[in-house]
Parts: sequence; C-alpha cells; structure tokens
Amino acid sequence: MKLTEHNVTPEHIFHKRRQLIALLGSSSIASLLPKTSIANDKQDSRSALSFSPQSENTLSLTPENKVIGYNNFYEFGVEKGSPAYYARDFKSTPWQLEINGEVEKPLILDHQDLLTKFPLEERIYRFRCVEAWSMVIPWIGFPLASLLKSVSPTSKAKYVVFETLYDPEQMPGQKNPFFGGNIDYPYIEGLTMQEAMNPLTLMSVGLYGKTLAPQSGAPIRLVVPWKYGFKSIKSIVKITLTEKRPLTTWVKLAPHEYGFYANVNPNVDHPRWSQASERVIGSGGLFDITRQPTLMFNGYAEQVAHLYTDLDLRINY
Ligand SMILES: Nc1nc2c(c(=O)[nH]1)N[C@H]1C(S)=C(S)[C@@H](COP(=O)(O)O)O[C@H]1N2
Ligand SMILES: [Mo]
Repeated sequence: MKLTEHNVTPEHIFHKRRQLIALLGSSSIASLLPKTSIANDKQDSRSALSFSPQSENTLSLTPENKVIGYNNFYEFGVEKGSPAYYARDFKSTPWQLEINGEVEKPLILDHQDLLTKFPLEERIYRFRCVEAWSMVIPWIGFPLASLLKSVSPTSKAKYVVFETLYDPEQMPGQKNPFFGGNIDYPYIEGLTMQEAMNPLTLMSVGLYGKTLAPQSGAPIRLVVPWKYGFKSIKSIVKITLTEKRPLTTWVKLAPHEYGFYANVNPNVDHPRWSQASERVIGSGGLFDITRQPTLMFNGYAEQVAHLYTDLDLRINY
C-alpha cells in the first residue's frame, strides 16, 4: 500500500477535516490551511492504465506524493506546491493533440487516442531539473519516435517543436504575468530530429500506474531524461516539425542562463549555481538536503553521447 495523506489520516479525522474545509469555504481561515492538504482532500481524477512494466530497475523511486506535490508548471504558479493546488480542477478532456508541419501525413489525436494508439510501456527514469534537484519517476508512455514515424516526416524536417495549451481561464499563470513567472505563453520547447527519434525520448501519459495528474502535465507531456527538466514540456496540444530551430520559452526569457540543448552536465555550471551535484527529492529529513553527484547526460551517456560528438557543450549548453 502506498502512503498517501488519505490512508495515513484516521478515517474519522479525514472526514471531519473535509467537513471543516467545506464549512470554511473560501473564508480567511481556510486560506491559512496548507494548500496541498486541501488539494489532497479532493477526488483523485487519475485512472489506472494498462502498460507493460519495466522488467529491471536499480534506481530507487521518488515517493509518489513528492512526484505529484513538488512541481514546476508555471502556468499554475511558480511555487513548488502551486501546480497541485491551482490545477486541481484542470480539464484535460476533451483534448486534441495536433501533429503537422514538415510531415506527409498530419494527424490529430483525441484524448482516447493518446492512451490507445500506441502500446504503453513503463520507463523508470532519472529526472533532473536545472535548479539542481532530482527525482526518479516511473513514467508510462510511448516513444516519441513511434508517433513521428506515423506522420512520415519530410526530408526538410530538422526540428520538432512542442506547444502547451494556452487557456488563461484555466491557467492563472497565463492570465497574470506575475503569477506565471513573467513567461510569454504558450510554453514552447523543441528538440532536434535526432534527439526526438532517440529511443529514450518518451511521450508520457501517466506515472505510478495511473494517468497523469494535472500538475504533472495531463493528459500528455514530453520526457527527455538526459536533459534538464524544462525541456520536458507539459500538457501538449501541438507538435510541429520544422526546418528551422524554434525560439524556445527559456532561451527567449534568459538566453545566457538556459540553452536550446540543456543537456545535464556536471561540468558546465549555471551562471548562478553549480551543476556538479543535485539535491535528491524524497531522500528524507525536513528539507531533502541529501546531495549526490550529477551524472553526465543524467546517466544516459551511453545512449545519447553520440548525438553531440561534434558540439562544444560549453558553447551549446
Ligand atoms: N508547460 C510547461 N511545461 C513544463 C514547465 C512549465 O512551467 N510549463 N516546467 C518544466 C520544468 S522547469 C520542469 S523541472 C518539469 C517539472 O516536471 P514535474 O513537475 O512533473 O516534475 O516540467 C517542465 N515542463
Ligand atoms: Mo526545471
């Protein structure tokens, strides 16, 4: 059994607290309660997925409550607990994911297609944010390569561009620039065609056996395990194959701090902090302060180093 707030709280106290929260409504006392505990009292919108489990794993998983409680999703606020709270009513059905641009067979996938068109598999990956914290997450999804092959890229396709939903009514960070970290929305990311076709690159529709929670990027997000987390764009509505490299969200915001490649690299520091080590989320203690050395390409050098043999990684950070 997994330890969630629900099953560690005695049943009668759990229900009392629900009543109390309902009673308080949006009063000032309710606003003093920790936001995450209110969010956790809500009905869970996730459903079970069928997928082929990963057969072997040596990494120790980050607890599920950390994976869905400590998030970066600026559309729902910049604090780590904000996405779980402000995305609690996010509607990811119906959904449309459009794939077009330099392709012979453009495609539109609806919500059901995302879960059924390609066989789902579990991928337990290290996940490393540029802010120097890390997790290990049991993702569920399908290779981006499978999706790209199905649209038949033209010979002009050199980059794959991804776009997050733009919906200020649902995403308070898009409505209010201060709340949303002053990002120019929609959030845009991109990969080279070779990176996109690498077998590690995953389109994820779930984690820990269930569909994605809104704060994790429901209903579909990218996972590129050898790159800093900001490349792993959430809640994708559009994928465009292009000839030219796109201007991606973080490069546009601060090009001297965030590059297009964003490969995890212990030898190339961020201008404001070292990337040589990382804080392990869920390692225990009050502040998860246990650190471990950062691995080159986040531990996936064997699978991806060949993509960058001609690049100076200090210049192409
Ligand atoms: N649309 C969108 N995608 C996003 C972000 C975001 O703010 N908006 N944050 C990125 C960053 S910085 C990280 S570290 C990861 C965090 O993913 P997680 O919250 O599932 O751990 O999502 C990435 N994808
Ligand atoms: Mo990040």
